[in-house]
Amino acid sequence: MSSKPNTQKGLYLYDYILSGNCYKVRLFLSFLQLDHELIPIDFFPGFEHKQTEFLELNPLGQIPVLMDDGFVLPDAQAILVYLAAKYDSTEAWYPKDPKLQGRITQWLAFADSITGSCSAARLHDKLGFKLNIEQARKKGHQNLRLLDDHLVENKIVGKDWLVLNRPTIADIACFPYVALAEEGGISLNDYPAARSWINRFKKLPQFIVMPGIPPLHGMKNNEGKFFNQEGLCFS
Ligand SMILES: N[C@@H](CCC(=O)N[C@@H](CS)C(=O)NCC(=O)O)C(=O)O
Repeated sequence: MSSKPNTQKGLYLYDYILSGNCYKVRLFLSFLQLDHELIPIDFFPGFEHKQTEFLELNPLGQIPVLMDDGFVLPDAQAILVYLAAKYDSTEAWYPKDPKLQGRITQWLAFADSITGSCSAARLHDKLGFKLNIEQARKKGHQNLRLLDDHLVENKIVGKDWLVLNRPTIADIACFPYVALAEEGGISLNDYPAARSWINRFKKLPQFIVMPGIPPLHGMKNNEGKFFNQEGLCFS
């Protein structure tokens, strides 16, 4: 690997810029304002994640992998839980409440289903991966329907996010491949609640972008409130 850390100290993320699973970790590191170093992995066309040196870190041959003072942890969802438990003293992102943790974990598992559908379709369209594209898009639409319906139901009871009226790691886990769905030929036209949720994300302090997930297009008024093209205010 190009830049393996030569010290055990510090926080490192084995990363690929176009990966939504890596991006969800980069995003959370930014929200938590944690100093870290990115170690770029040549996912494509190099397939560095399938080479011996990387397989020693994650035998599944998948990115992202986090290294924290020598503690190695693969899997984006596991990493979100770990970072929240270790570094979020406010407990805002992963509250210490059994029911809430159960709910959040439900969405963390669902995020892997989004990876298996929306992300798979994107890998097919963007990088030419061979897979059943119709099946990936169909499953992607099923996942988006479920997520959009859930956001609509939550809105009725005053919640703007998947679990609470503030974002948790459940939202971070699901966000990237929903926001990138159209890169896999999965239109977001039928999912207005998901589109609003994406816009809400883009207004969070310390939000960062990735290729395919641009900043919110809108205008701020004198009070710093956002307006979109329909003139709706997102405060
Ligand atoms: N459950 C894992 C899935 C990670 C994953 O699928 N990563 C992709 C890149 S975004 C990968 O490494 N794919 C290679 C493979 O599955 O062989 C996570 O959430 O981190």
